[in-house]
Amino acid sequence: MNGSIALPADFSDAVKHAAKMVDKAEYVRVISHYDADGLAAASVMAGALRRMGKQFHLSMVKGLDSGAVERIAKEGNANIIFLDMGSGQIDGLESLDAKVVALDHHKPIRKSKKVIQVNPHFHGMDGMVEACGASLSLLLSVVMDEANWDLSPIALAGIIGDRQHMGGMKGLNQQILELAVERKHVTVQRGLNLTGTTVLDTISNSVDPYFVGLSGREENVTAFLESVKINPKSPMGSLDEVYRRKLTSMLSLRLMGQGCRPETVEELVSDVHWIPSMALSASDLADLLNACGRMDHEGLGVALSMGDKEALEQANGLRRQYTSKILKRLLEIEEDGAEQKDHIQYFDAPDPSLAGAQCGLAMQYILDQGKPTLALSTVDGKIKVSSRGTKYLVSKSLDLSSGLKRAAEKVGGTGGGHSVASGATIPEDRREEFLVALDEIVGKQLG
Ligand SMILES: [Mn+2]
Repeated sequence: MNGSIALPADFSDAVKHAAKMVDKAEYVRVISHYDADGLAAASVMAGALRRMGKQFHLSMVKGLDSGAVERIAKEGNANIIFLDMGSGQIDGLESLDAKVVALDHHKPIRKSKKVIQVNPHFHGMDGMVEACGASLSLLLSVVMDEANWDLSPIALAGIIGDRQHMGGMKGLNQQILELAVERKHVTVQRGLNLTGTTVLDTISNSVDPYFVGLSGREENVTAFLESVKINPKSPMGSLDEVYRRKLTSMLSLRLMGQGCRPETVEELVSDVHWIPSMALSASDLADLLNACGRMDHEGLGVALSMGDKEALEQANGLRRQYTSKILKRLLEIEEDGAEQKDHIQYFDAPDPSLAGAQCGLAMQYILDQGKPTLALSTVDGKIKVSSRGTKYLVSKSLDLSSGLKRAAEKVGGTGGGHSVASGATIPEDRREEFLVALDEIVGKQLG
């Protein structure tokens, strides 16, 4: 007899309530977020609804502003499920003339009598680390039908895509992992946290981690591998234990040499969640979903999660394109460095859809670990700012959320987010003023 998910009574009541709505519905409208977690949540729900023989229509959106809510309202659906979003737009959801379920892990505004909210924050769980959109989608699915445990690997990809696995799975996520392993849908091994075909391809296309001097430089990788007597063309999976260890320690040394934080170097060897039915790891699936979302091919992400082989091939192609776009700018930053103020560093990111990723990777692997990093993208007379710090800097009182908010408001913009990662939008002509203000704020925080 397999175990099942244990939840506080009021949490499990909310899930049962949602399950009842789906059970009675003939047709379900599903709206989810376009990031890796949202795509995983949508794929899990699609699998569960298909198994129940329900008709459904799935759409992925970038956000849920009033315009999006109005468009949904016009469709006249009787039953709507929001995934990975909704708790922040509770007024909008209540305005819909439909039975509405919102499975969300973002901080809710308030409880609702009309909308069924399944949100860990209402039940003493931290939605930023213990549960994500995909884990809530799986939770509802397995409450509807135990057979839906076969969708658990997709949920794990969502958890990893939302970076909730960092430092070990917790809360609902951990329960899902344990029960998925028990049911043999996933196996866990410690291993080198790199994916790719050949060793050469894996290292030269690696952006996370980004190896200074190797990533994006095939000739250097070939020379590096030959120096440690590894055939560049050997498949990643075929390396025996001795060479795998050798490669791991050489790569760890390189990361230390480029000034990475110890916790970043440790990530190189981590738990690999292998999905036997798909012959790839959950972190691989998370990367593929992320690339599909960022490259505007959300449907492909869902198709590949559902086991479509052709979709997997196409998604791999998209991931290569996405990675090479990210790599291109990182290589330039490696060569030219970033612009400096006393307490922050920054660079231009021409493509705003890549700015957040480039900013985070440049911070973690290339630039000064002592200063938070900003990526600036100019779009229609405005500058979109992405910023990233490190956990270490946050432990030293860095708070980019309040920093960006205050500096942006000073120049007539808006900003906010998390202490370690935050964003802002400011008028183009007040860039310098913003940077000076933020530099001063960050200096005070870290002082
Ligand atoms: Mn999410």
